[in-house]
Amino acid sequence: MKKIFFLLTCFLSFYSNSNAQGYKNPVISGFHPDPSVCRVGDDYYLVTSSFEYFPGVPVFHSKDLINWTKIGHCLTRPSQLKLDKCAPSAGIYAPTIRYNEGRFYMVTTNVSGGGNFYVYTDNPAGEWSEPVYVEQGGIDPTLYFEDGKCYFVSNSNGIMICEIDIKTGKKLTEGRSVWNGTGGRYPESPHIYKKDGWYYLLISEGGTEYGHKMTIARSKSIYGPYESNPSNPIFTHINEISQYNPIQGTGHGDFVQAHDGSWWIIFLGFRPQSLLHHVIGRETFLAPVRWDTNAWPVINGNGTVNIDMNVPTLPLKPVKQHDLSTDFNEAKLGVDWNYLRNPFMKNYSLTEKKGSLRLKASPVSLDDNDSPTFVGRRQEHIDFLATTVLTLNDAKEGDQAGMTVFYSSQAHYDLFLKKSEKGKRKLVVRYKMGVLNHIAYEMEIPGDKIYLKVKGDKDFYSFYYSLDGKKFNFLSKINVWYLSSETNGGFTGVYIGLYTTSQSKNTKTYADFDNFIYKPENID
Ligand code: 6LW
Repeated sequence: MKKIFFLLTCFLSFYSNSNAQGYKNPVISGFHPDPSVCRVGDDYYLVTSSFEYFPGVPVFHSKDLINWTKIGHCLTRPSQLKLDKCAPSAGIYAPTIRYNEGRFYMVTTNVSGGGNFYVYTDNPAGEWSEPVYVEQGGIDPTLYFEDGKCYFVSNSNGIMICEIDIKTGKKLTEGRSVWNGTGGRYPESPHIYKKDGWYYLLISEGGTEYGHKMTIARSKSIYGPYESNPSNPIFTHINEISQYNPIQGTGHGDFVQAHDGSWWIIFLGFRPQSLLHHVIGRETFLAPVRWDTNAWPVINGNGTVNIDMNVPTLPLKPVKQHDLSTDFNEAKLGVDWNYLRNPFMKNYSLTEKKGSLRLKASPVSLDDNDSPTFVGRRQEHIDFLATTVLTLNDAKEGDQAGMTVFYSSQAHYDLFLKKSEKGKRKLVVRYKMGVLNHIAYEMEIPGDKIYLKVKGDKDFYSFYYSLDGKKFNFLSKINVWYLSSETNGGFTGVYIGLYTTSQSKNTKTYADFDNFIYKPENID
């Protein structure tokens, strides 16, 4: 028996330590843009941008670059993240994560105030430091450490490099503009790597839409002169070979050398869903890189990438995914949940009614660039079902609570229960699309408790309700594309949110949500 156990253990450890073949892109689905990655031993850490959502800058961990777990956020306190009344898609832009001498650094920009700053920690799953501000403008900052020095790079007036004191953030040298790319619009997202005595400067050009591409230059000195790779762009889906590729807008990448010596790149892209619109945001993808001695890096052979990647990978270390659903019996909301801007925490409770999320109304509505009582999670799958059950309490005329499919304060579809005239309760479906405000459905219902359901697919969101949680009735459906980045501009993706709002200032209205069930319908 002992022998069998031993052989089994040997087999399992051989199996889990041998390289594997193939994976699926994206490696992190839904609104997770501007990824940056670093390695410590055989642990990989990744961060993405978060704009007007709180907490900010999610942190992921992986052992194989393919299976990622969200382990926390870098910006968890208002002192690190001021988002007061910021516009949609403002707030936190692209972050970079780096590790140096036992410490993790995350550098980013708050475009709504403060500019460029970094935070640091010894434990990326825990709390990060207060912000250290750097007085060099531009966005997409990155750090490069070498021989006790730290260089700060951002794209203001071309790609600018200066040296900073990493303890204080103070500039030690004037910023020098070192490269402006190959002439594409928006040269941005710089990262510096040193290999074989060369400094490589990777950037993106073309903007984060369909014309996105990555270009690279190198120099023997960090301050240049940088020579552009004659084969630029090294990665893009702008050309005819990628015309029908389900992944578009690829760019904004970060190289990482794996613990087995292989090179990889993590980058963003999006999956057009309906009439070339994408709704669930820019996602995080992975591609293998061939980087021979003294040679330029070559990404996945021809500078394009696919959903199904038939390439050798690191040994796979699958992870247990977070529960996508909750009965709100936990002590605090899990890492998948976010608030809008800086939340008024007194309006949220998991303890006042056991097994319920209590949301207390305020006069701030979902249409305001402010902090409504809202909590949501990303739509991470093109096909999904989300349901909840809520009770609306102490409501006055006009007060409401429900579920929202939310792209921004300007673009969201709401399914909600509203207190109406003479104490009536109404179930409403409302579509907010810029200045258009369309009530698609309104009907009287008998009580204060209602089950709500949203179904999403490639082309439509459909809305349903139930009075008993068993039989759901269809109410209305609408095209997804009014919630896309192509329609609305901006850089985020759709959230499925729970919310409440009131007409009056001194409202006592609150809603108890007893569960939230989110189910991917097809694996996409
Ligand atoms: C980001 C820029 C970009 O700062 O989009 O795709 C901007 N790249 O680099 C916002 O995410």
